[in-house]
Amino acid sequence: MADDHGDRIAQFIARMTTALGPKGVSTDPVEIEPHIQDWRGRWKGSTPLLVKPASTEEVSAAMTLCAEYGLAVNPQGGNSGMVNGSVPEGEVLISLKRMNKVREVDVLNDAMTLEAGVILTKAQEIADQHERLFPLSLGAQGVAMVGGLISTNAGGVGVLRYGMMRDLVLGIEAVLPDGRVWNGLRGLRKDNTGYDLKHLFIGAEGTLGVVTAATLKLFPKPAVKETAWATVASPQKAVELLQLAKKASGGAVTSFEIVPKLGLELVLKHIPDTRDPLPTALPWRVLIELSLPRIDGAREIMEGMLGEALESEIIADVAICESEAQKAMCWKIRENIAVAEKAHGKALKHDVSVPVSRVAEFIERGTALAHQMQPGADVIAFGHVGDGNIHFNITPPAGADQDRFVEQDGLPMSKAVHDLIASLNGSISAEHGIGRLKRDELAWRKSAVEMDMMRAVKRALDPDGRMNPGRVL
Ligand code: FAD
Ligand code: 2HG
Ligand code: ZN
Repeated sequence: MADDHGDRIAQFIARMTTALGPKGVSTDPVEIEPHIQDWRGRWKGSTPLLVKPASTEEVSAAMTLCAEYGLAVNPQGGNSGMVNGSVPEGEVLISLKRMNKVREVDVLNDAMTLEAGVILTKAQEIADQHERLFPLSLGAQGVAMVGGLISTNAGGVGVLRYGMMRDLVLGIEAVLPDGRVWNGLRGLRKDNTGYDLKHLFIGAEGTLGVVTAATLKLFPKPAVKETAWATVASPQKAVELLQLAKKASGGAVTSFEIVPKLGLELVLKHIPDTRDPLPTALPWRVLIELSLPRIDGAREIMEGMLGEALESEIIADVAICESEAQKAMCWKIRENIAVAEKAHGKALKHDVSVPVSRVAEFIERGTALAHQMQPGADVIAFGHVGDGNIHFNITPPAGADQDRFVEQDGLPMSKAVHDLIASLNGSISAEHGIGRLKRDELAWRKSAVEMDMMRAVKRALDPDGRMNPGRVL
């Protein structure tokens, strides 16, 4: 029996090699290694075969073969996902990394069509070369790929002004579990011809098919970005500052991120060449970015808003960035909190959202709850206040067994944090998705009706349940 299975897999690999050529497959453990563990080193998996198609036709051929052999499939982009969705557990691993072509840039339509393996920084560069902006921006942008960003409906630091990945996608091309290609690459802003199927694939985390290309929206490049780093006494003050900044800038706030003292300290400790832009004993900092269409008057808008904030004691102190280097330092600190936290150790991570009006209440009550349930634990609450999305991460008390904490001892605390989120009408996954990490919890937190609808969609597109089994549903 075992030999039969082994023979079948060997035959499958041989046929895949014939279909895609030697460059399109790998069983080399050294090459496979980085693909079968997650970014934070929490999960490790396995795969019988790494498949590396270079075109949609090759993805289709690979998926057709997987269907014929009844094999499960795990699509992978940059493998920077945070919810244990991109690490295979015995599935055939389809990496999109060789599908990295620019298919079209339609400047007059403010749109570009990229293959799924294009890395986010590359997508931003392509837009820039055409005097346009592709506004998605996040810490993993040097590795995360278009297909992964779409499949997780990624967020990041520009959502306040430009929306999530879902808001940036005009069209999608995807290969279905049976190998058929759906070409939905329409560059249209208006298209009411029935169900808008692209939205099923956005945020589906690879459970419905493989995204192979997408047509993405482009925006005008702002003439100037004004960046400031303010110190505030509490998250409530940060939310008040957000309201003031939105009003005073006429909606020009593109980023509004909160940084806690401990997050900053970890960055200064673990990330080379970083320094505190504005040393203070206060517990919170806010990074604000305004994007404006004209240089004239831009600084005055930022100064006027911050002057009012100082006067009304919303902020304690502020530094407006005077140079690109100063802006880069503020962003380096913000974008490295996750990296520094990783260097610090294991953490229970909660990627949660609440209405912006309740962010301060959540941080205050969540922190008290964590300290009460686990004395000595540290809370690192940071991120996208402007979207109501807080990364509420908890590290174990000094000396605790870190693995035991994240796998076992800390779980009642996680449940309590998510209960609090539910009571505030929030979400237990704001931008990272469900993966395997939150799959069981999703099933009991969502209503039966909502789960039924999701399962019906899954059955319709993937009747054999071979796409990313065990993730999301
Ligand atoms: P992967 O990790 O490879 O895959 C993610 C999921 O999508 C998996 O379920 C996978 O199976 C599926 N998938 C991948 N490609 C395809 C495809 N072509 N077709 C179908 N399914 C596919 N996320 C945010 O939203 N905001 C942030 O600010 C943010 N910051 C981060 C900072 C750091 C330092 C790190 C490490 C991660 C961060 N993330 C953030 C999480 C991560 O970068 C995003 O989830 C990103 O969208 C994942 O893209 P990827 O290409 O790495 O996808
Ligand atoms: C960020 O905003 C990322 O920096 C990572 O979404 C969040 O590590 C985290 O918890
Ligand atoms: Zn984030």
